[in-house]
Amino acid sequence: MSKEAAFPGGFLDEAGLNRQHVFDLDSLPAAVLAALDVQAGERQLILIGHGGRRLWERLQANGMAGSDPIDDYSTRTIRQWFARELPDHRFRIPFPGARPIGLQALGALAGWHQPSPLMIGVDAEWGSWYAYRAVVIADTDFAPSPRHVGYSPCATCRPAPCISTCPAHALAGGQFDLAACSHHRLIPDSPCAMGCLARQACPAGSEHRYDDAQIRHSYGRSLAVIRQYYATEPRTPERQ
Ligand code: B12
Repeated sequence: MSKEAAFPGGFLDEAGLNRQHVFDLDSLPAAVLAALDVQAGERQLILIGHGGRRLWERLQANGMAGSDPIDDYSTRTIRQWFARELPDHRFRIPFPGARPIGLQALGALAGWHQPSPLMIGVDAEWGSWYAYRAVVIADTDFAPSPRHVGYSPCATCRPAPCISTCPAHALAGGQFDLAACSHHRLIPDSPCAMGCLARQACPAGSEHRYDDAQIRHSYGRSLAVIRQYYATEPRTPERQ
């Protein structure tokens, strides 16, 4: 493969894995490489994300399966993509996986991540309605993707409806208060348990807002993590 080979992203786009960025491994900062355990012959990192609703639509059409249906679908789709488009190439998928990888840091290098009061990255096109689905390390030799030139929609958003909408006032102090957010999500009949009112108030990319079932699915998962955290740690949500 030469550097001129076009990146065959159409299959991924169609599957809802519609954000892709190719990095040469030797262009990445040492701190990022340290988490990747790069092996001889590996040349590139392909960051794969989803933006908007298509991933969930395709997942529904394929059937939800496994303990983490979105991760399972993403991994399965990437394996199919390599088999179909890049059969002569070696690859591995460190994320989803056991070892932590700083996905927002990679997103910042790709130009996808703009910081927001919510701590979820936003960008002008997708708003906060995107996430990182896979990190692939491969022996490919595509032209590296140019850094996406984005801007922060938060910079000019005044008054910021996310800050005033949050019933837990978790965004009010100029720094996201995860403890206040978590506490409010855990109270009985919390309006924040299965979705984030502040995120839904954000005007950026609102046409890409996930459908209600996807929001319930994802927030149900993070709520379970928060429940588990406070069930096993000797602390209260107010003081961590
Ligand atoms: C741990 C974690 C959580 C913890 C937060 C604990 C914490 N203090 O970070 C919990 C379980 C609460 C959580 C929840 C959610 N998370 Co989360 N989470 C992660 C995870 C696995 C690691 C983040 C981390 O600690 N990195 C280590 C530090 C050293 O890395 P860092 O880049 O320097 O730190 C960044 C993050 O920590 C972030 N951050 C700090 N505090 C908080 C708090 C929250 C709530 C979030 C979301 C991020 C965040 O900001 C830092 C600077 O960019 C990442 C995936 C990853 N591997 O990166 C996803 C990630 C940050 N989460 C994500 C999402 C979408 C969510 C949820 C909205 C999911 C959902 N639908 O419920 C919720 C947020 C709702 C809420 N308020 O509870 C996305 C954000 C996508 C984006 N557009 O940026 C990520 C990148 C996962 C992904 N696959 O895309 N999350």
